[in-house]
Amino acid sequence: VLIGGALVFVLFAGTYAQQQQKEELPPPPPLTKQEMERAKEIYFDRCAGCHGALRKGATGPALTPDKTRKLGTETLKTFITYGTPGGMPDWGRQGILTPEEVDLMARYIQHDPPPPPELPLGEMKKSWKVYVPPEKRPQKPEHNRNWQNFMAVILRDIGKVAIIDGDTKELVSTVDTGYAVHIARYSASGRYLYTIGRDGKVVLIDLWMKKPDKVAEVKTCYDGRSLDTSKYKGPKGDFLDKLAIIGCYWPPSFVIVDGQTLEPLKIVATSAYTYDTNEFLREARVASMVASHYDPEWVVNVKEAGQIWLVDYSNIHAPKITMIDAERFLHDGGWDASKRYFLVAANFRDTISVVDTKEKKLVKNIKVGTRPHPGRGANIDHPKYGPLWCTGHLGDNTIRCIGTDPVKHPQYAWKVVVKMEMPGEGGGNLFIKTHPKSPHLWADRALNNDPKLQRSLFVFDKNTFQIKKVIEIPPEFQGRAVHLEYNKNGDEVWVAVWSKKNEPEKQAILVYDDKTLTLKKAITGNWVATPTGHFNVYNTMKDIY
Ligand code: DHE
Repeated sequence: VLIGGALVFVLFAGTYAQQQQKEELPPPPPLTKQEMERAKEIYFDRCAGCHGALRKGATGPALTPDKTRKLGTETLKTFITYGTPGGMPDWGRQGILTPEEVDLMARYIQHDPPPPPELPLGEMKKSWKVYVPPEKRPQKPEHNRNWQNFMAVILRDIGKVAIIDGDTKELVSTVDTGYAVHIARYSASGRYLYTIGRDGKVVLIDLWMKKPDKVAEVKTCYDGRSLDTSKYKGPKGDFLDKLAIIGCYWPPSFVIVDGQTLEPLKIVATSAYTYDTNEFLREARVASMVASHYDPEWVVNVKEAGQIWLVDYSNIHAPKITMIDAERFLHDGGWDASKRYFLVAANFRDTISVVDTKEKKLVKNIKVGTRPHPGRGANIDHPKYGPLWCTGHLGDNTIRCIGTDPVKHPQYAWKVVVKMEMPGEGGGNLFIKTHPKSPHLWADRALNNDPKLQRSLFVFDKNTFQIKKVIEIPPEFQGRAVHLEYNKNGDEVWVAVWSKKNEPEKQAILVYDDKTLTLKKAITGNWVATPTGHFNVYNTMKDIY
């Protein structure tokens, strides 16, 4: 979750050079050994994602002692309690941190960050478990369900993923995936579901089993957010379902694993020099990653360095990596409709960087609105502009679309040609989604400060770019509307009602009819707890968004 506004201004204004200056600062407030351990855990859970394990800042500002000690305990407590308009959560006000924990964290971040541990391949292997070896797995699906329309729903705070039959809306299985799964992806065939937890644990689930369950697991990082699989067919289908790549925040690296067993095969550190100031960053973390459909290649975004790495996996023990300078603080992104161009948000620079994976070069850094957050973006084929790729923003209420066809529509290519506006003050959009068969584009507003907007969905007409309907989620469900995903046919949109509290009777996954824009089904049950991202097998394996 992002941080901004006043705190960004106060903390981030200094350059890295200034950070090095030795200044007379007050000593850090005392902490007992026990408090230090507790604070380390809370920092990892709630803060490291945005501010970094070494606290040098990324999506959120730097929290190094030279800055935090100047602010002092009381000011820091105010930020932690009330958050900021730019996206820093109000941890205290929401009741996620108690007043004692707020005070503890305000004191903790005035101390030097303790060095986080390393995780060499040998250590990784100790966590590697194969529950069902490939030769004992089904040769064909053991059920008659339309498994390509399954939806994997993350039940974040209870450490599970639910697999729901998209046709019947029945719960097929819930699988223990461990702590706070962040995203799910599928193998090229769609048969295998992979999940990555915030603690770097990866779980492999076989959807062909009578009751889909985990067949392997491994922990490749202490802190991770992204993964993808090998989607290049090759002359003999050589790479299909063969490999997976895990992106780590800490240790800053990516790890290549066997796609069928998760055996860790190769680690590549991503510590790097920033593309612009040539400053060495130990903590240059891996943000989003995608797999090419046309080459044995992954696109790996090295966040703080501002580089997009194209990793050729045809020989993983001699990987060829093309390092493309782009823009700093790379975060999330996705393919254009042709799957030749990859577009990624450099969110703290209000920029979308575009790479051409065929020519292996940067196409352009394009200025968009305030703090773009596309998820994987949304692709529209428009009668006038041709193919467009769109992003929403955390820091404003716009959705902007960029032309992506330099051949038939050169006058619109690599420019923002469409700006849609969501009614209501402020940004807070996390995800947008469309489908080639749908006339609509949907957007959430999960991080807006206004509780009404947090619970609203904004539906746009893809041709006119006008808002068609604002839908408020039913009052009986508590929480924010977050993340959107179409079913395989592209005629339903699924939304999670995301509450950080585990109150199953008040939580649901809502299924909207994309034609009538009305609620078709609320999926509820005592297993529906803290749902976040949800991923349709067919759309995710084919990168349809
Ligand atoms: Fe995410 C995608 C990182 C907070 C839900 N999130 C991603 C990706 C990254 C990322 C790098 C892209 C993965 C890819 O495509 O390979 N997310 C981070 C953070 O660093 C951040 C800002 C803070 C943190 O500490 O994690 C963060 N994310 C959140 C949330 O608070 C969300 C709403 C709930 C949660 O799980 O914590 C959340 N992030 C998601 C989801 C996706 C995602 C659902 C996948 C979107 C998709 O459609 O692909």
